[in-house]
Formats: sequence, structure tokens, C-alpha cells
Amino acid sequence: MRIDVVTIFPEYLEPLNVSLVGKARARGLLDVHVHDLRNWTHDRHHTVDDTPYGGGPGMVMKPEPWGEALDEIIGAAEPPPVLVVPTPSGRRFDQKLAVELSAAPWLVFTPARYEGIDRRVIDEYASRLDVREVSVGDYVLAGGEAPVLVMVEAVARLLPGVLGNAESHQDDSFAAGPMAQLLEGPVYTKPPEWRDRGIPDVLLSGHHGRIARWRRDQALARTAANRPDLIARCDPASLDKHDRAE
Ligand code: 6GU
Repeated sequence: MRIDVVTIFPEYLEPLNVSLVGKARARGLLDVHVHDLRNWTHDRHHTVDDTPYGGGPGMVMKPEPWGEALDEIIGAAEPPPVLVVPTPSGRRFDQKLAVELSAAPWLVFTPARYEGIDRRVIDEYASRLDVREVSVGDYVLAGGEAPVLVMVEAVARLLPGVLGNAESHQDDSFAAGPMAQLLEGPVYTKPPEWRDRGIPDVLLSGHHGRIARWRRDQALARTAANRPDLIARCDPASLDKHDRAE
């Protein structure tokens, strides 16, 4: 997969050199290009923002640098990339969208600062390619760079070959399958005693069926406590008779 990011803070994207995403790049599974939007300005001050038409607080990102940057990066490439526009006004990013984006060969991200990008830029590219306006949650950040880090990591770990078997994403919280829509329960490792705290007996029992049952109960309890909205939305068919008992 190829990923381009256009930003006025290229250094904010440095974490893409580290850990899972950095390794995927080093292994040639992911081709990431970070561009400085100010390279496509022509005035001495490299201006990227201006006051909003209609008045109001804050500044708006000017359309010309974005248009020149995106035209140069995207060119006449076929097939064109999916353009991901981070904005608190977008559709909420979730695992389903991560899976969908992970199937695209090319993603271009346009993290904005200030009050966002002149609307004509989004409208212009939406007429030529698949544009997704995406929010990472119901809170306001100072810019779209941190959301890009979030989205790239969520997408990169779904790419073929990025995760080893040992860290497979098949039973992630939010993955499809029997634990769909349940949060993962607690996990334990050595030593067997730490500060007088032991390991739940069932995990030492060797009974795979009981262990699976226990894990599911823990997952349900944690989901009920932390995300009751997920329980409310869950398909009753995904619950078994043990889940219902009590
Ligand atoms: Cl994508 N951008 C900004 N600035 N704030 C956000 C966001 C994005 N998602 C949630 N809050």
C-alpha cells in the first residue's frame, strides 16, 4: 500500500518511522510519503491560511496550496487514491472503515490545522475520486495529524504480512467473529505470583473449553461496564444461553 500525507507539520508524522508502521515500511509492505504543504506556497511567508468568509473566529486553510499539492501528488494516476480528510465533522473512524481502507492500494491523507480546509477543495476532489471525511472520536483536537497516526496504524496492521501469527488480529476487540463487538478481557503472564496477586485458576487448568468460556464471560462483563452501548446494539443471536443466564 502507498500512503501520502500532506501537512504543515511533517515532523508530527515522525512516529510513522517507528514500531509496527516503521517495520512495515522497512519491509516494503508500506510506502509512506510525508509532504510539507508549504512547498506548494509561492509567497515569502509561505501562507497557508486566511480569514473566513462570513466572519467568525479562527482561520481557514487556503485552497490554492492544497490544490497544487494534491494535483502534483495524485497527477493522472489510475486508479486514483482514496482521499482521507480528517475532520471532527466527519464520519466516525471505526474498525469497519479501517478494514475498508486497508483494501485500497493508495491512500492520501490531508490533515488540516485551524478551522479546516476551504470547502471547495473537498468538493473539487470529490468530483474526481473517493473522498472520505473522517473523525476519530467525539472530541476536538488542534489538527488532523494525530488522527492520521491513529488511522494509519489501524490500517497498516491489517495489511497482509504486517502482523505475525503470534499477534494475529482475528480476535481483536471489534474484529468480526464470535467475539464481535465485545471488548477483550484481562490477560496475564509470568510470574505466577506478583505482589501477592495470583493468576485466575481457570487459566492454569488446561481446560480449553472452560478457558474460552471464562474469557467470554470476562469480555462480556468488561463490555457491559465500559461500553454498555455495544451490548445494547449487539445481535442477540451472538449471545449464547450461558451469556443470558443469571
Ligand atoms: Cl480528524 N481532527 C480534529 N481536528 N479533531 C478531531 C478529529 C479530527 N477527530 C476527532 N477530533
